[in-house]
Amino acid sequence: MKIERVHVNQALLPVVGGTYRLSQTEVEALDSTLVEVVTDDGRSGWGETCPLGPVYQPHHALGARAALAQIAPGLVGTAIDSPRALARRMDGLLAGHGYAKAALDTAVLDLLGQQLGVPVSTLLGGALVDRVPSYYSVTVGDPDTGARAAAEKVADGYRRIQLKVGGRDLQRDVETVRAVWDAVRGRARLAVDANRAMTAVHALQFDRLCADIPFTLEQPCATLEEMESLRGRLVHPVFLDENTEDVAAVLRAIAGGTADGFSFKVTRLGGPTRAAQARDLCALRSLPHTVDDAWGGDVIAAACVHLAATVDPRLLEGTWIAHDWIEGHVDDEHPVVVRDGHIAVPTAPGLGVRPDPTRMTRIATYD
Ligand code: 0XW
Ligand code: MG
Repeated sequence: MKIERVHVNQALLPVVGGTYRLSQTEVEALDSTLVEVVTDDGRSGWGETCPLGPVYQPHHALGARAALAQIAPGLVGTAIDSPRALARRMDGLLAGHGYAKAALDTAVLDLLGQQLGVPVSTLLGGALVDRVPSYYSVTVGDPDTGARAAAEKVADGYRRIQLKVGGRDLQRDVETVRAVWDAVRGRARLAVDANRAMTAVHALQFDRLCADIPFTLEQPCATLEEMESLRGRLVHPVFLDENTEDVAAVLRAIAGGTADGFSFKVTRLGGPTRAAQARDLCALRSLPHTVDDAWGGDVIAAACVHLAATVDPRLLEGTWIAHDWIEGHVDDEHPVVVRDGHIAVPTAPGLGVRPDPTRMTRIATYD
């Protein structure tokens, strides 16, 4: 099976409800990049990468497409034997830019799955479950609105709520955490995510002011060094998200005891193949983690769910997909959706999602 051409497509994903608000950024529409890798035997494999705007992490949509323009011409005519061979070839064409390579890694897994007649979860080590838990993310807002949203979502079946905090008066965040916890206590677990907005001092104060509430504290500070400075000083378990820029950063954090768990983004780690390495490192130390992405449609969602299904269920915190925040699907027959707080693992060969190219705009073809 040889790569004959690579199409790069764009889909604009408006946020349902208008705005998705985090501590340091808010977004109204996300610019997603979908790649279709076409082979000489007539198959199509799909991948997607969708940064959460340009400042959530050092990724942006135009950067992803520039990286793909650099890589894709060098893949035309290449035989696709394995994701590892693809990774080697891509690294020979462009250093870094794992979040763009992630789309091609996903597309090649989709192709290999179709060729072998197995779902992508099998290629990633084998599914242990037929559905994975999801979680709901409550955006930065006032205590009543946050509590109402959290209670509604727990009634819908979610068993984990992530509350966004940060970028404002600490006391307001403390009030919101209390209100949300009162609304879900005993029915759901709570994660509190500051998305890098706190100083180490704020994180220490916030931790003490909420010492009686059992949540995990996600990425309070910006840098790994600041996070390391908190080690042993917090009541709450700490999760790293944005700092896990690649698998090497995950290894460093585990070895240094910097985190009690992780909120992984599959594209940030370089795609499902590399994210599976992070999964295995966590398993060696029984560290819990999510398998998410920052945003995206059915293709990213399917990639996350296939990988999440291979994680020891004891360690899987959940899989966040943008389902609640976007309208419409690229595949009406096999949409990836949250039902009763869970997402079914696709069983068809490959990703199990067949995107309709008319749902997106073609930006470039490399052949
Ligand atoms: C909740 N998420 C998975 C969705 C948004 O992209 C932010 C992200 C996070 O945990 O930071
Ligand atoms: Mg996070």
